[in-house]
Amino acid sequence: MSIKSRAAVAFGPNQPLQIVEVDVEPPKKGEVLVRIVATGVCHTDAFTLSGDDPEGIFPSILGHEGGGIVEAVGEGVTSLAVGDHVIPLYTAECRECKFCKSGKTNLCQAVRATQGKGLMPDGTTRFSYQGQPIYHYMGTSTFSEYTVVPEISLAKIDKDAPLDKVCLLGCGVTTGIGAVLNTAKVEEGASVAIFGLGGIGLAAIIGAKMAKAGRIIAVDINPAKFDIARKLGATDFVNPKDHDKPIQDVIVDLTDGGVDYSFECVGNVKLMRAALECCHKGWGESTIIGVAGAGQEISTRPFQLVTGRVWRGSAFGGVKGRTELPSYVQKAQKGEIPLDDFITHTMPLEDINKAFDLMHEGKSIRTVIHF
Ligand code: NAD
Ligand code: DAO
Ligand code: ZN
Ligand code: ZN
Repeated sequence: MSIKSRAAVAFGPNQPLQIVEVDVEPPKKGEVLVRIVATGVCHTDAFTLSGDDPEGIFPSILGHEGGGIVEAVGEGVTSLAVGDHVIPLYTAECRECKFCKSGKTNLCQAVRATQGKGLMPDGTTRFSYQGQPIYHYMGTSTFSEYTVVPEISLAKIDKDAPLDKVCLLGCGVTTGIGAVLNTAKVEEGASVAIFGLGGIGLAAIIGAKMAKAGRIIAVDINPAKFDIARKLGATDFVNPKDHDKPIQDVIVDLTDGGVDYSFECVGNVKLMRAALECCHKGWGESTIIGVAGAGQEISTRPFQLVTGRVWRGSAFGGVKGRTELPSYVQKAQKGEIPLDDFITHTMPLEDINKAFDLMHEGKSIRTVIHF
């Protein structure tokens, strides 16, 4: 029997989300019904809603930064039980596919094909509204009171952890920290430049602090972000709008030839180039985290790479969710990841469109939605 669930539905690109009561079917084999307690709103939700996401499907239930409690399990589910606290994962971890077994990537492909089509692994959706299908999003759809998620896309976490805070570990905070520690592997004393001080960039600053980086240069066109960046550990602040010359030249001058590591946390292809080109000749490494619009391409002179700079990318901070996310939750519990600093706003699901407005206006880091 299906159940009713309040949900914020994206009926079409560039339209406000509509709060409606959707029908949610029970979990099938290998699936889990989760009651979402809280969810963050990430720039990627806004990106998909804008229509720029080539994988964006409508009508759908967005949201991928949630925390919840297992309400029911489908046939064959063994790793989770009713009452377990979980964080849904947009990057599954099956532990069996070629990718999981490689030891080289967190990009499990077990449910990738159907997830990209807004469907559960059996090729159908669990959501409907007035008899019409509503599609899943990133395998998580956390903007719904109840969602159905594959077992392999759920990290079981400590029941003592506050879901309305650790939900942020479902995307932004883990992505930023993981990109620094797992992808770039920043070393003690290294110089780091972080482009974009939203949830991702600020988390990258925390990662850089954890790695005991030396200089941490925070770059943003919104100077209102510099205070929080300083609090989290940034040592230098650069607003590209204050300079006439290219921002990569400003950073190269500041750092005697360039930084050891840079991170693009915006999704702007011109900034990705600047982030690469502000890296030190011979060894500087730049990690792309931001997601650019459909069809956009990056460019640089190949000589930048010939002369030793490295360009790489990171998804969910290279973190294997089921195995590694519980330890991020424990770090947050111990105060090593200051989640409170990210939560600038909280509001009920009914106000979720305000969370998007605040993000677009540059007034929020993260809004946490409660149900
Ligand atoms: P956000 O909108 O909260 O923050 C973006 C920040 O970039 C803002 O502070 C803004 O002022 C700044 N900015 C914009 N243009 C700039 C420019 N030209 N120069 C310097 N700063 C500029 O976004 P967020 O939630 O932190 O997400 C950042 C990016 O990361 C997005 O593209 C998102 O889709 C992507 N993302 C990637 C992953 C991944 O796994 N790779 C995960 C989550 C989010
Ligand atoms: O396995 O092909 C794949 C894609 C995995 C998804 C990686 C998504 C990372 C960037 C999207 C932003 C997440 C909020
Ligand atoms: Zn996200
Ligand atoms: Zn796998």
